[in-house]
Amino acid sequence: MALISESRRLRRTPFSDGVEAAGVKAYTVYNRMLLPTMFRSITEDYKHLKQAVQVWDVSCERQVELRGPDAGRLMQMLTPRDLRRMLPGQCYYVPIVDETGGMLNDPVAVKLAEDRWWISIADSDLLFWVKGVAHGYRLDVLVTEPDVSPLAVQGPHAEDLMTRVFGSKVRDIRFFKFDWFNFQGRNLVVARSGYSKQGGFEVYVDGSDIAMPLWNALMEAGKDLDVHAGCPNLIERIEGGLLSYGNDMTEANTPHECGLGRFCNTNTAIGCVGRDALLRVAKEGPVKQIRPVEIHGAPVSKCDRLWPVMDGDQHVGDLSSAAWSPDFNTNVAIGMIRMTHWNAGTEIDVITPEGVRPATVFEAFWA
Ligand code: THG
Repeated sequence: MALISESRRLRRTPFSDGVEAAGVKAYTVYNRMLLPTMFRSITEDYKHLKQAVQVWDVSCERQVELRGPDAGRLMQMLTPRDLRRMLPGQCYYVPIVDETGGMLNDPVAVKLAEDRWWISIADSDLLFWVKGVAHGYRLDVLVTEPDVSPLAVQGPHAEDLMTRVFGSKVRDIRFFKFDWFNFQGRNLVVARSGYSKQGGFEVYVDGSDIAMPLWNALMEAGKDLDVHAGCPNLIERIEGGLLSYGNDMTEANTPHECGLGRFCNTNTAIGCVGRDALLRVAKEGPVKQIRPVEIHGAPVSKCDRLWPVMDGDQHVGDLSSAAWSPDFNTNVAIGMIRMTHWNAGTEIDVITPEGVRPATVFEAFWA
């Protein structure tokens, strides 16, 4: 592919100078912002992520801030996950659905206070939908995109590195919880979360001016831990079954089709705008669903479009993400597979750009 031209519409991040100094080799565009996808190679990045610690510029996970007396009510209107027992200090992975039950985003909701939330969004213009709902229902809430840029620290040595910069209290943060930590006089949200299965943290860097100071502090403190700039890794996230909005699912899919039924409590999520639609589809059950798929044979090429899944001349699904896994010595993939073929062990054929490949529906994601 040719290069992509830079302009005001394609936003740099407060860490871009550090990312470039670290030798970023490829970017994607996410929420109209740069997101690194490769530093050394996808495979080298993968191996390093699993054995050391990386610092990721995930600024593109923009925040939609809800502030005001109706913030909690608005948040519940957006998602079928029941938020009534959620406390400040907690993060929830929440499907966001429209009035048809279609997935608009799959963000992490961060409850800062009863009247203040961040929605840490995947790649879709959720701000417009949230502003529309708030305005349409005349809610007493401000909806903005603040100058907050997440920085993820991921990998087996993430806790050691974070302790050196933020103190040993980071060890007490439990999964999908957060606490407030001082960095150069600023109070920052630090959560135990992140888009990998290797463990780690996300710092919600509030104020672009402290972004490079924090980046540099982490790089300096982690020298002997072999810290390196990294990014969400294609192979690792497929192994772990972490879904990519816009790739693995879109507005055309319900949370149940995405395998996100465990994050829906549609019966009790009173106020969710997609509730009636979802109650209907949940009763019937989905007729297609996300599945892990193993593609046999040599490493596959990049998956930049849907790859049809066939049983003879019958189209029974599509793969949306695929990569060669060095650790499992096979191609790992994510697909949306019709009910007739979604049982583990089902043999299927995948039409890749390089030809038809035998594949098997897998029992569970690899990691
Ligand atoms: N962190 C933050 N914001 C984000 C992402 C993130 N915004 C964009 C994107 N990632 C949103 N999508 C996901 C997908 C999966 C997870 C988080 C965000 C995730 N899932 C875990 C899992 O499936 O194993 C745990 C979910 C749970 O048990 O609650 O972490 O990564 N800030």
